[in-house]
Amino acid sequence: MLDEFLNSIKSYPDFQRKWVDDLNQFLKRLDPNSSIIATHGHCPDGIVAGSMIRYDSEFAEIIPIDYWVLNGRGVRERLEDLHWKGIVDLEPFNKRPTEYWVDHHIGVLGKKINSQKIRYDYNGESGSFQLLLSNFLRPMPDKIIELVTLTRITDTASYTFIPPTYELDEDNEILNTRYESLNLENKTAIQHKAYVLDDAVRSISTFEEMQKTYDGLAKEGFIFLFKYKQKINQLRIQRLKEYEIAENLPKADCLVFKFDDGKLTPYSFHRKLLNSKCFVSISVAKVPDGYKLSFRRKKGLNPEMNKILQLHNLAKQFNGGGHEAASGGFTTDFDNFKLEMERWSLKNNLSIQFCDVEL
Ligand SMILES: [Mn+2]
Repeated sequence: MLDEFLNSIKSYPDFQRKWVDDLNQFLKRLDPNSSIIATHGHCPDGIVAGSMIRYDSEFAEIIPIDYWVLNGRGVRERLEDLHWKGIVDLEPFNKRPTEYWVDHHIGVLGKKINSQKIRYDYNGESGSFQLLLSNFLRPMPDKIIELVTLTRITDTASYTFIPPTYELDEDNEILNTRYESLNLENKTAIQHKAYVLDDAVRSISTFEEMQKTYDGLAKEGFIFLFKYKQKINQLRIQRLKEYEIAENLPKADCLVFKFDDGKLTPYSFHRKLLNSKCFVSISVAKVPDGYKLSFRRKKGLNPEMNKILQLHNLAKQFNGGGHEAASGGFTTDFDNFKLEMERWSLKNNLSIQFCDVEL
């Protein structure tokens, strides 16, 4: 099914090829008459949506889809033809009508939607929050509502402090506080939990682990994430080293940092830079066939500044899209990207710096 794509990514890192290979096997074995539901792949929002879908139905076939896969050679042509029951936190890539479609990405605005039921709010927080509000699934228990509440922080990056570097343990009092309402009070504690979700999701590598995470979260809620404790702690040790590097970078309105994909965790690096070095932080991850770009804007800027910094429009120039404050793209030509970025910053009267980062 995805054989053409698999052939085209021979030079990709092992874990990515394994991911596509497993997905391919899964699709080949899939009963076309089962309830097939797509959710966003490696992101907390998509994974929590997956656990909601699992809670709703033991038999649903949940397919995590990442955009680098969907946009891969020949993939869309294969996936759009499936009989999707639902699509969540993803663009409406289906050809046949779905039962429901749920999303919150502004980049989708204006795209053709072919679905019986729709829940779309481009100002809305997280896809799983939209899924909860939609009532398309059966009522969710508190343990899942808590996870949804966390995605309202992870997905909008509305943290007030940068990703932590402390070691995780099950006895941590803050992490044992339960949030059984959609109320975001006690902001500090809930953010600590949101960071565990964020870090756990970054620790999932295989397709099988992803499926087990849907099951585990549906059954146990937040505490299931402690299964990833060791990996989360490794990630946090690495984060501490990355913060030291970030400290030594120059200040500018816009900072662009380039690195070999997999050698750095862009998400916390962005946060560290936006915290003390720049208004816009752009990561350029070198992959075998080009560069993955992600654009992040600082929180709490004045409205005029936000108007200038419409990052989804910037991302659109580089085969991408997303949100105003956070979006992603791709380019095969770094020099052209650099030139375009210099042009953009000059036009908007912003200073820009490019850095190579190596750990
Ligand atoms: Mn989302």
